[in-house]
Amino acid sequence: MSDYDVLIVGAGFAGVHQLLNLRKLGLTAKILEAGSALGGTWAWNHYPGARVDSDLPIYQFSDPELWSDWNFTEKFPGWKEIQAYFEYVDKKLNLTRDVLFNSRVVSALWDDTSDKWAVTTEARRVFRGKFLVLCTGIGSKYHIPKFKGLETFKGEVHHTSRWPAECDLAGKRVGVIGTGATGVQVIQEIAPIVDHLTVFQRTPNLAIPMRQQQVSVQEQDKLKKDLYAVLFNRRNQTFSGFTYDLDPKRTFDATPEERMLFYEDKWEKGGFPFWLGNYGDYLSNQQANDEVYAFWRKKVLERISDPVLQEKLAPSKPPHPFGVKRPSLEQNYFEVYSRPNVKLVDVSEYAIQEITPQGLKTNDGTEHPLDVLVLATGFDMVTGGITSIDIRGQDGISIKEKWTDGIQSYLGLASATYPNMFWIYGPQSPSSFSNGPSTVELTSEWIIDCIKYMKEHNISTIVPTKDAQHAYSEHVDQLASTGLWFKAKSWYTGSNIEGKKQQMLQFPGGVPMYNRMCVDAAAKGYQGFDLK
Ligand code: N01
Repeated sequence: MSDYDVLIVGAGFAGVHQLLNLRKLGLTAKILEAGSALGGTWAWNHYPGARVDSDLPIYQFSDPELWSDWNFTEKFPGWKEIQAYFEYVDKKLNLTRDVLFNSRVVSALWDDTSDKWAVTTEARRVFRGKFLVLCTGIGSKYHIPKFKGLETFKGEVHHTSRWPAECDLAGKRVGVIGTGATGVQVIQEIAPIVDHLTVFQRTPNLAIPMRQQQVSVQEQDKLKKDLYAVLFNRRNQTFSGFTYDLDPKRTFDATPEERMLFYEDKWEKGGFPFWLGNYGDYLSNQQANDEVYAFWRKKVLERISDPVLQEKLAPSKPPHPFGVKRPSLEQNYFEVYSRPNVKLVDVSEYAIQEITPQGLKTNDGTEHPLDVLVLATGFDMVTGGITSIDIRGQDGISIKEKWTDGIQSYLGLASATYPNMFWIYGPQSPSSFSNGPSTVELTSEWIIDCIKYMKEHNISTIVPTKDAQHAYSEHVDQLASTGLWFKAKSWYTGSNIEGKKQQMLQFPGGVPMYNRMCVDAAAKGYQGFDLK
């Protein structure tokens, strides 16, 4: 069969959540997945050190059926364990019978005569669906900057998200370009293994301690009994979908002593409380932000003895406000640079000139000899998964073309002229401003309810009005303009990709505000949408 009620693109958290809940409605659904396993980002990203930065237990499905007999071993699980979790979910609910793997979707065309989508895979297989749900995630399109001479390199080159199954780095001279979340994880993990590691850093990562912990089955069992349901509900009540929230107090309403104790407390907790549980004004008030940076810097300097390294890794002048570019969670990142086999090269001082057959040359003329080059250079984040599919709606114009001058959406889940099409955890939703599964489940449930409503009311199509889309997108931009986001170059605003329109790519008003807007629109008969 190739005709379905719902076609889903991508088999990560979002795609799986859709499938499970569409089945409950008695609808037919198929997931088309480019990769060969469930797990989305966790199926692709298995570079050394890859692990999640949301703490237990909230980075999993909230359905008790899927947590009552599953346990992780670490507070911040690694990729292997998350892959095993998806295998467990599959075994329990037999997901894969409705998934077509190794099937990259290349196009989706809306047909006004049948009110259906025709979705084509790379292998030219065509599927039809009444609804199309894009669960392509925020980081499915990897990015390799145009490095002169890259193709001439005689050693191995690996982008982190395409890490080979076998890759022995022992005894090798390895170079890593990029010190984002991925770079930090790889660098920490491989430094003790390789013969020599050269890190090419353009912007220091204002990383914060993870404080990883082993978590026993007994501890999890107790939490399951007492608190899991509360914690999963609490996710939807906080700005970032975690179980803690930004503090309602403003930075300078606290005394310096109170502030210091507050920062210490967040810092010692480890994880994101220092970022997402800090004073509520520091992401919009530069002076407040300077206080956070000063605290961060003091803590980091204590861990680095070399004054040159100190200035490179934790500069006296902040590279950008703290937290407006995603900070990584690190374990021993700052100590790594004191190892005799690790060298930091500051490519903001001397840029990468070219890749040579033997290594990498910076524009001070230095050649850095390498056997392996690791590209931790990120992704065409948030939009890339959607715009790499040729999606054409009522007017025949592709979404990629429509978004050339900036994305526009309604409620961060649908776009005018693309009927019966939704996305989850994508542009103008809270996406990575939130714990992943929190936003995924809220949006996915909203879509399920919408499809149910349409069936019950005999409605064939739903599409946002241009006016509603315009107003929503303006609202996102307006919320973003009150923050310090544009003082950093980062993927949050699209500035990591040359030529990409710079705008806030995510909903910056927090999960509760976002949820309220979605729920309100639905309660008002899907206000802002045309229903036919
Ligand atoms: O990508 P990034 P990432 N010359 O874009 C550098 C999620 N994630 O893969 O900062 C030299 O953050 C670039 O330098 P600069 C998470 O949401 C989660 O690390 O632009 N350098 C930067 O250092 C994360 O935020 C986890 O100056 C160049 C790096 O490459 C998102 O994925 C783990 C360059 C790219 O960093 C993306 O993270 C991993 C050039 N020409 C990822 N071009 C978890 O823990 C780029 N760079 C869950």
